[in-house]
Parts: sequence; structure tokens; C-alpha cells
Amino acid sequence: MARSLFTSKIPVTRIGITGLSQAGKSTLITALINHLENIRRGALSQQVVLHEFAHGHWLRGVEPAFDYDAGLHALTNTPPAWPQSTTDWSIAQIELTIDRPWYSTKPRRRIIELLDYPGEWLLDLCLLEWDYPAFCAATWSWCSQTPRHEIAADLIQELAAIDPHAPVDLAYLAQLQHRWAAFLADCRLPPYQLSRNLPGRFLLNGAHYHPEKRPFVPLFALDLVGGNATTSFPADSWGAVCAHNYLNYRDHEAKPFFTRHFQNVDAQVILIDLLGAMTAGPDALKDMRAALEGVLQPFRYGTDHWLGRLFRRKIRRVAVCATKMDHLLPDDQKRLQSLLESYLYETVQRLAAESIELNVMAIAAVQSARVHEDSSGTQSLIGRDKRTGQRVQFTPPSLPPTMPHNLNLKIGDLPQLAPPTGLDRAQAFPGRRIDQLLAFLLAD
Ligand SMILES: Nc1nc2c(ncn2[C@@H]2O[C@H](COP(=O)(O)OP(=O)(O)OP(=O)(O)O)[C@@H](O)[C@H]2O)c(=O)[nH]1
Ligand SMILES: [Mg+2]
Repeated sequence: MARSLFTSKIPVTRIGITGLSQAGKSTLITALINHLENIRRGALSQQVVLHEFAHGHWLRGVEPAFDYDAGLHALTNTPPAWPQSTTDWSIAQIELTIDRPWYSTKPRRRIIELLDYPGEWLLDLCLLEWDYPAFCAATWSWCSQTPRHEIAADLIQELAAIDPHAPVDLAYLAQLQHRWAAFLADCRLPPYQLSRNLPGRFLLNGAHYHPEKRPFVPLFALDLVGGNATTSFPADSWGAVCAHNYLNYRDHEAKPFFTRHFQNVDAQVILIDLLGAMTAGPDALKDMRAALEGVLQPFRYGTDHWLGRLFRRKIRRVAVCATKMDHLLPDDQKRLQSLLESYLYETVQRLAAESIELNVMAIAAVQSARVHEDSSGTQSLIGRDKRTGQRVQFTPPSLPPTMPHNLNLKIGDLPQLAPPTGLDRAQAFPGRRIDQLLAFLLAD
């Protein structure tokens, strides 16, 4: 699992941590570092596979650095706040000291590298296998159905009305691209909470990508989305310009990101806001599962496929985690775990057949509510509201015992909580299953 740092021979385990915007990546990474810094205290000390680690030390100086200082400051401040939203990738490094007898020749240190990157970029994986007509056909299959069809009826109609063989109108193309990006942003927010919002860099550009420089949008003319598409368009036509700029995006933005990062990743964590998708309803649940299947697909390719080689070269462990489980009462927290298991049952089965260890778990990076039981034994949760900071007492929606096979499930809204007061860097933050997640990721 571990590889050697070129210069120092300290083995490095690199863990990618991703999830769509607001899934909880930065909070989880802050909590993971905090737990590793307190490896002999709290829940981690109970994990047998972690017993050899004596001490954890966060390293400064790596570039681009994950801002652990800012995360700690926010969470331990008075009043506490969540880490700021992040829009680019970054790395956190933690050095672990290992207890070994003096005569052992094994390394006495290990570096854990946590790579934080937007899940929106991971979803671009599908693009790598699509030419421009395939991109148009896939987006059309989503946009011709509810709810996307209702979210942007005018835009979708306009994209269907454009003749790909007609001369391009660059000002109109720029306007359409802008509207497509705004549509993607609407799709991912409540009440829709959809996941397959492509291209990912239209939503989160990153430091070097400028969408307006090479604009494109999917076109929905029948000859493009009907399955018998031609890829030859007259010069300077809508089809030629969009296809050219799409291929440039695919090959010079999306692909280098994967080749650069994934050849060295040992384990991958994908965070999902399953509770958010459940509050949005069946469309969000279906879209999220399809998105997850898409990003896990490369693990099923053989080594004759470059994506298969890239993903299977080192990655042996994948954890899909439903975050923010602290919004639920204890019995429902258990149900969330079993709902997640049945939600991803087929995917887990398929990857098990490819000898990839896929673990699905419900977690909370920082538990922000406590259970209150009244004299009649009725339970509720008490926390503080994220926006006002005021104390809130609420009865969260209860979860069904099983996931309906057709994903026809919608639960009531949940409040957004502020972090608890009294967090301290020198103590492991209160969380749920962070120890189990680390034990899974670090077991050698
Ligand atoms: N109750 C609770 N809320 C959480 C937890 N983790 C994250 N949240 C909530 O989710 C929001 C987003 O968390 P982040 O860690 O910033 O998520 P992110 O994926 O890094 O978000 P971006 O950087 O915007 O992509 C926070 O502001 C909190 O409101 C948790 O463990 N418990
Ligand atoms: Mg973040």
C-alpha cells in the first residue's frame, strides 16, 4: 500500500478525499488530522491496526497546502464555525512515528498524505470516454427528463434548435455557455441536489482554467443525440467549434488531472451527502447513485484500458461515506448505515469481484448535536443553528428500515447545525466512525 518518498525513503500513503461541493471534505480532513495528532487518545487508541503508531505530527510546507490552521481556527473559535468553502485541490501531510523494537529494520516513520479535491472534477471521468456526440447524447438523456427538463426548459429548447452545421455565433455561444454553467449550479443546489453536472470545471474552475477562452455547450439537434451522429462539421460551424473546444477540455483539462493525481493514490474516500439527497427525493438519489457508478467504473476495467491501469495500479481501498450522520437520532444513525449499504449494494458486489475493497460507512466528522430524552423517553436532538448560532432542539425525520428498490424515498428537512463549542486541538474531536475509517484506510 505504501510507497517510498523519493528523497527520504519514508513510506508515503496517499489518500484521495473527494465529494461534491459541501459534502464535508474540508471538515473531515481537519478532523482526520486532529485524530492522527491525538492518535494515542480517544477512539483511535481502541483500533488495534493503529496500535503501532505512537505519535502523529502535521507537516507544514507542502504545496498547495491544505489549510489546517484555518480549519482549526474556525472549529475551535468562540463561537465555533465550519471551515471556509474551498474551490481547488490541496494536500495535507501527517507524519506518523511507529513503535518498533530497536533491532527492527522496518521504517520507523510513515507519511500520510490527504489529497482534497472537488468531486465535481472526479465526475469528469465520464467525459474521458466520450467524443463530442457522446457528450451531447448523455447530457440530452438527462436533460430530456424531469427534473432537469423543468429546471432549464428554455435553455434546453434553444440548444435543441441550433443546427450544428450552421455558422457559429460566438457571442450567442458565450451566452449559452454562461447559462449552461448557471443551470449546472441550480441543479446541484436544493431542492434538486443533482450530482451529474458536467463539465465539472464549469462549476469549479480551479486556478488555471478559464471556460470563456474555449467555449462549448452540448447541442441537442436530433442528428447529434440520435445515435447516428457524424463528427464532421463544416469549419466554423456550431458543431465544429463546440466539438473542438470540448475535446480540448477533455484532453487538456480533465485528463491531465487524472493522470497526474491517480497514479500515486493508494486509497480513495468519496463523501456523499446521502441525507441531503434523501431530503431532495428520488431524482436526487437516482442521479447520485448513477454518478457514483460512473466514477467507480474505471476500477472494473482491465489493464488493457488506460483508465483501468491508472486506477488499479495502486488503489486497493475505496470508502464511500455518507457524511453528517450526527443530524439523526441514534437508532436512525444505524439505519442510515444499512440504507447506504443497500443503496450501493450492486456497486459493492461488482467491485468485490474485482478485488477492490469497497467499504461503505455513515460518518460524522464533528458531532454537532446531543441527544435529549424527556421524562416520557422521547428523544430529540439539541444543537446550535449554523446561521444564527441560536440553540435549536429538533426531532429529526425518522428513516425507513430499508431502502426502497426504486429509490422512491423522501424525508423531511433537517436543520443546518453549527459545530459544538469547546473543541480543542489537544483532544480528538467528537465524531462518529472516524476511527473506523482511518483503520480501514491505514491497515497495511
Ligand atoms: N453537523 C455536521 N455538519 C457538517 C459536518 N461536516 C460538514 N458539515 C456541514 O457541511 C458544510 C460543508 O462542509 P465542508 O467540510 O466545508 O465541505 P466541503 O466538501 O469541503 O465543501 P466545499 O469546500 O464547499 O466543496 C459545513 O459548513 C457544515 O455545515 C459534520 O460532521 N457534522
Ligand atoms: Mg472544502
